[in-house]
Amino acid sequence: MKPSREQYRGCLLGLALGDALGAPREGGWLERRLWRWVGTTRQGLPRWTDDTQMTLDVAEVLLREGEIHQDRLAATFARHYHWSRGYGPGTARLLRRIRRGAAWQTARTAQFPQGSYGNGAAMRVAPLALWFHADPATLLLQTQLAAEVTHAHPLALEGAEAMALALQTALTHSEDGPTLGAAVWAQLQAYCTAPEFLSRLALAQTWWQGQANPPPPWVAQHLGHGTAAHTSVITAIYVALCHLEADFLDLLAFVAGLKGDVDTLGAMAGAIWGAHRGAAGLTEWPLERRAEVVAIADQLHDHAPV
Ligand code: R7I
Ligand code: MG
Ligand code: MG
Ligand code: MG
Repeated sequence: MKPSREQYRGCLLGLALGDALGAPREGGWLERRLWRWVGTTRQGLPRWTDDTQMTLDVAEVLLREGEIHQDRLAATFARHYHWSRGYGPGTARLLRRIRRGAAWQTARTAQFPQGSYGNGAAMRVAPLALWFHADPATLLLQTQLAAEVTHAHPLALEGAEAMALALQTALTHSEDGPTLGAAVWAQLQAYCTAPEFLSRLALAQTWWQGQANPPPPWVAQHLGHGTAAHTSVITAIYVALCHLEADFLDLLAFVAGLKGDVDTLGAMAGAIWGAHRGAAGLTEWPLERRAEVVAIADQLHDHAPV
């Protein structure tokens, strides 16, 4: 079934709000002080970070090309890069290199020889799931193409693929939370191959099935709360699945309690939450350029193939 317009809006708004509202809760005192300075717009609205910016970049390329065109994607990332949005250090350096004329194929391994295993590829897959929701095989291929422009490491690719599948399932299964959760776990168990993902998947699924509901610090310690794909993607999926029937505020509070990479955990969990629940529970929150995010969601909805 084609996901509703409300689900498209919910997915992108959940992502942007999880990012913008999570960012001020992140890091030590120095980061928090810096974010107090750059984290709100002149109108006093919460400002999003690289997570949302790169998501909108992926959407821009899909709307223009109909599929991932890697050179265009690299150029779009580089054009919209700004230091104040808190990009990961490897990605920041890579995008500055591309701006100076380097090819993404060589620049992406300058910082990390095998390519980055950061969660920067997973955090931006939502538009791909919205665009290719009807065709999981194409979704996975396009996810790889979009990821490898900046993240060549197999763990980063697997994290992006896992997020894409979780989002696709949340968009297309209209069942209740428990049924949707079971479908997501089954799909990830069948798809993931790296031990870094499989061990965390097994633990998260056990907690979820037994309704163990461990507190955020325990979840952070055992599933991870870092900026690596394998220490954040399963965590975010688990948190989203535990909060499908809860208020968005409860999800945000749980994510803040994880500490660590709060903006990205919030962005990934928020995207899944919104893909399932729609935008209705997200209207009260202030956000930078909210109307623009909604307009992009609507364009993805109106022009997605099938
Ligand atoms: O993946 P990336 O774009 O980062 C996204 C994160 C999100 O939390 C954003 O909100 C933003 O804050 O940053 O950026 P990268 O710098 O490529 O990867 C993120 C981190 O993963 C790096 O800073 C490293 O700590 C780690 N990392 C690696 N460490 C060692 N060896 C990634 N790849 C490697 C590696 O190969
Ligand atoms: Mg960020
Ligand atoms: Mg960060
Ligand atoms: Mg982050």
